[in-house]
Amino acid sequence: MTSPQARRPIDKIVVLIPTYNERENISLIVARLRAAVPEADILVLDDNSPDGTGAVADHLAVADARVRVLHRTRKEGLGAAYLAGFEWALERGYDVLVEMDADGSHQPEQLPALLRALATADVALGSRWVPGGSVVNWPMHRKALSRGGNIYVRVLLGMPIGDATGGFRAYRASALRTLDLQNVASLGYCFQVDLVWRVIRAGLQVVEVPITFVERTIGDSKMSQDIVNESLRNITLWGARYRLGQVRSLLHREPRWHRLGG
Ligand SMILES: Nc1nc2c(ncn2[C@@H]2O[C@H](COP(=O)(O)OP(=O)(O)O)[C@@H](O)[C@H]2O)c(=O)[nH]1
Ligand SMILES: [Mg+2]
Repeated sequence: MTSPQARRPIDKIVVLIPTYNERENISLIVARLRAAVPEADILVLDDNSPDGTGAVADHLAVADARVRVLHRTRKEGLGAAYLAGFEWALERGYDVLVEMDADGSHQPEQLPALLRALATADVALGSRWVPGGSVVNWPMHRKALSRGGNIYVRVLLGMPIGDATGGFRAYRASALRTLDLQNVASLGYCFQVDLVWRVIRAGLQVVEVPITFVERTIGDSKMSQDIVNESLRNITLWGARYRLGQVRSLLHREPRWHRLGG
């Protein structure tokens, strides 16, 4: 990682909000966000939600020029929706791209802290599993899944990150432009780990900012066994490749006694 240094001032911010069946939540979250960070634009990434979330978002966009909607044809997963949002925002010259859930779990009131952290970082991760971070109202099995998943990520990938699976983040556009986004294949929530892993390998500066994650009170979680399976499969594969690379470089290193001349 590079040493912390002052980055370019932030001019244009866009908050990307993926939605699938979040009709009631979307108006609430947009209102909170507009109050908490009035200078930010908002892009709703809707996967043609059967409950009509897209139409509700369209109404919000008519009422507020800072709100835009990207209508996608079908449910393709969180990662695919974010990749489309990144492309949209990078084409339009935003300086900072924020990821945030629609269901109120990520509190817009904590976004200013993430944005402040970008003064000395390329990426700010909202983090539940660092001192000061927490989760409210999650059942034991979700806590165990998140904590276990993060331990698995740390052991396999060796990343010094407390919460690599979270989805409340701020990226500098300059950082995203250095990543090979075309080759991101993770479709589900594994996308989040995929991106941190790319960010770390690119040597970008990452800061974790403690957040309080509050479980949704309206609507249903879209977490599924398929999503867990994709994460397990991908992280295991990346970890195996990474560890194999480490072993190879150890084996190919010239033995020390040779270099010393015997
Ligand atoms: N566009 C889109 N959004 C999704 C998809 N899956 C989940 N989301 C959104 O991603 C956010 C997090 O999903 P959620 O079900 O709350 O996950 P959880 O908090 O881990 O239980 C919410 O805003 C969802 O509406 C998807 O396939 N496409
Ligand atoms: Mg949620």
